[in-house]
Amino acid sequence: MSKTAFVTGATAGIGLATVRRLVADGWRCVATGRRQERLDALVAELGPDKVHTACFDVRDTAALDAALANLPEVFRDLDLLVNNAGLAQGLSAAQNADLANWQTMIDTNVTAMVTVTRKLLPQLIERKGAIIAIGSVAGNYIYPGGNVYAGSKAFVNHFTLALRADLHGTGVRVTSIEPGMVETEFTLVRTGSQQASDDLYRGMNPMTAADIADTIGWIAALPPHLNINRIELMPVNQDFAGFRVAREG
Ligand code: NDP
Ligand code: 8X3
Repeated sequence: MSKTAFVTGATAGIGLATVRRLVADGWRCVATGRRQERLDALVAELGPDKVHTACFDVRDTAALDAALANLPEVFRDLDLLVNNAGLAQGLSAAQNADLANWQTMIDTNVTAMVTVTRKLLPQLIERKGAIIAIGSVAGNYIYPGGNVYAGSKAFVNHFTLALRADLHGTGVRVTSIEPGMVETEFTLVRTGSQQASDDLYRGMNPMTAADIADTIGWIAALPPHLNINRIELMPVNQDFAGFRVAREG
């Protein structure tokens, strides 16, 4: 009997690749996101018996509730939550940043993520399921312009580890995946510029969405006694050396 995963942000990038990987591994998936046509394409690609879609803004709690209430019988018993939906907006220094961008990142990466988690926890506990969250190296290392995105991802990394403590003894497995640069629509969304995205990833062999999805698929398939607490991945050509010195004259 195949299991069912709930994947947020499955219209692009890591979430889309994750649905493809999990379905290839025999899972059913509930795929969510705001772009209906992309969700429709996923169903057309993988089949309605394998993928159920729910088109909503993850910040809209009423829409989330409706999506959960309307899950078809066969997709109702959730064994895995993949907390993936998220974004960065802007790379300005904090003193120049747009407050609306900050609010959007906090609402999406933090508030919506904990809301989805809280709502699915009773069922995941009942089914001894698993939670895999996509945090980021941006939550572990500092870079200029990271500010609220970095803070929101530090929250994801840390909240996910904190869940491990609260879920002690329940059999629920929890993993924080913390990737570096993955070429997806992430930088296009962050900057609004395809050129900026192409420039960032040019000549450095970034990770692919499939690299992260393969990691998720591997973790999801591990035996029930084994928990990967956290895993940090980077392309070989990215590293975390970042100290700078400002000289006064
Ligand atoms: P993409 O932009 O390719 O995909 C982001 C996904 O999140 C889309 O499916 C998008 O769906 C969804 N999403 C964003 N905002 C909302 C919202 N308000 N409501 C519903 N869905 C939303 O980026 P990635 O695949 O790269 O990003 C996925 C996750 O990985 C993010 O949490 C990101 O922070 C994290 N990450 C990415 C890295 C990278 O280098 N790319 C590295 C480390 C972490 P839609 O727009 O249709 O709503
Ligand atoms: C995004 C990873 O390295 O582009 O979360 O900031 S990085």
